[in-house]
Amino acid sequence: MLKVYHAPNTRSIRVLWLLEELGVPYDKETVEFNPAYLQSPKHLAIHPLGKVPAIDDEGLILNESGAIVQYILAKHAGSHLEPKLGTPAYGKYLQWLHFAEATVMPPIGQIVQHSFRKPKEERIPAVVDDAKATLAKLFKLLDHELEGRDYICGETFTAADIMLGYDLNLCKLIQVSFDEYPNLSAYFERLSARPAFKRATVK
Ligand SMILES: N[C@@H](CCC(=O)N[C@@H](CS)C(=O)NCC(=O)O)C(=O)O
Repeated sequence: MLKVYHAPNTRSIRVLWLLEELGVPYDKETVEFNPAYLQSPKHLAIHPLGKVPAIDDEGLILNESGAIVQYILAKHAGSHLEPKLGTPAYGKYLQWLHFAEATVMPPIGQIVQHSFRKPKEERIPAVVDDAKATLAKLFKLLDHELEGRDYICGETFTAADIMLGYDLNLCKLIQVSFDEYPNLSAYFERLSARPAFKRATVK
């Protein structure tokens, strides 16, 4: 059975959420989210950078949450969670799916590092300020995109919403507010009300 290496509040939520939406059974191995464990030979054999998520699918080990999402969807081709392959709608969908990790996560990561994870003496407040300014631009763009639509690709929930929904969930956890963006706030309310999201975010 597909095994997912998970740590609470991390990007492995994307993988669990997708599997829950698809109704695909999986084994969840919750790992200790600290350097000693993540950099142990046992975990480095699963993720060479000592991170999560990772999956083990009958001996195929994969990391990178977006790639894992695309791999699982490809194994369940024709799933209701992505537009038909090769269509213009599929192109837009891929754009948002990658936007979530490649464009939105870097400033969130900087805030996490410079507000919580680095030792106090290494934290740089200006990095946090810059990252918040970048995020404000991204929130504005997303808010505009979500005007008059329920999901980032239109009226249908897709895996791009799972990728982005994780970003917004992390913003909530680290108290980076997007309350002043009404479409984005309503979007997150919609996503976080899904039973599959709730199951994926149980610790
Ligand atoms: N781009 C990678 C990023 C993976 C990543 O940075 N994971 C974080 C948790 S969300 C992690 O394991 N950090 C531990 C560390 O860097 O020590 C992905 O999407 O899977």
